Amino acid sequence: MTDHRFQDKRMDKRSQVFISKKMSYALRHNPAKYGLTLDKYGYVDLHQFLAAMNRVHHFHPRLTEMTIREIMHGAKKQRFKIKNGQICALYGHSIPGIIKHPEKVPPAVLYHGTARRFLPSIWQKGLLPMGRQYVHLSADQATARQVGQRRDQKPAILVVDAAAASRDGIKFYYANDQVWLVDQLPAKYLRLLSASR
Ligand code: HQG
Repeated sequence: MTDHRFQDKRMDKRSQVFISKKMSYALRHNPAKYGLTLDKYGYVDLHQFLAAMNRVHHFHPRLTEMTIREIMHGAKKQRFKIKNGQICALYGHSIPGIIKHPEKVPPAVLYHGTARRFLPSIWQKGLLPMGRQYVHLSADQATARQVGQRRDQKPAILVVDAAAASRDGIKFYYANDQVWLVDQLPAKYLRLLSASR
């Protein structure tokens, strides 16, 4: 019986993913739909956020800070941050009005996982933010592979010479230990690690 009750209290993975996607949508792409305005760092008051999420999605049981913390704790990726009673998405924004991230000296090498079909354009134009505010880079190859696999079973992994780019004045922004951001990145700082393994 104890086991049963314990299971009932735990949210299933599908609900966690569902809520997490709605949170990403609100905090990265469309806060206005929720009547929310993000500050320049992407933060919004947590209570306002919870009220807005519950108003729009009618979550049962109601979404609470505890649930959000549970989702954040259980996720492989650190997508959100709660600080001083506020919440933000750490990366991924597409809203107009650029979100500021802390500028930081990057590790010497970063990675970018992408679809093989994008390579000709990337070699020509470099990495561009496309639909988002920034280009997203990964701290390690495994993460880059996972990112690329969203679009290609055998993704291309690009090695980014972050040391050289940084020396040349390109600014790097820190999102979390796995995700770094840049405004864009010329192809001369990129080389292919593997295209079709
Ligand atoms: C590609 C997920 C053609 C770029 C992930 C990428 C990440 C170009 C796509 C985060 C190009 C943009 C972001 C060019 C770049 N020509 N294609 N010149 N420059 N591209 O989704 O990095 O699970 O905006 O290679 O894990 O894939 O949502 O960026 O394939 O951390 O938390 O254009 O989103 O995190 O795609 O992914 P995206 P991304 P979450």
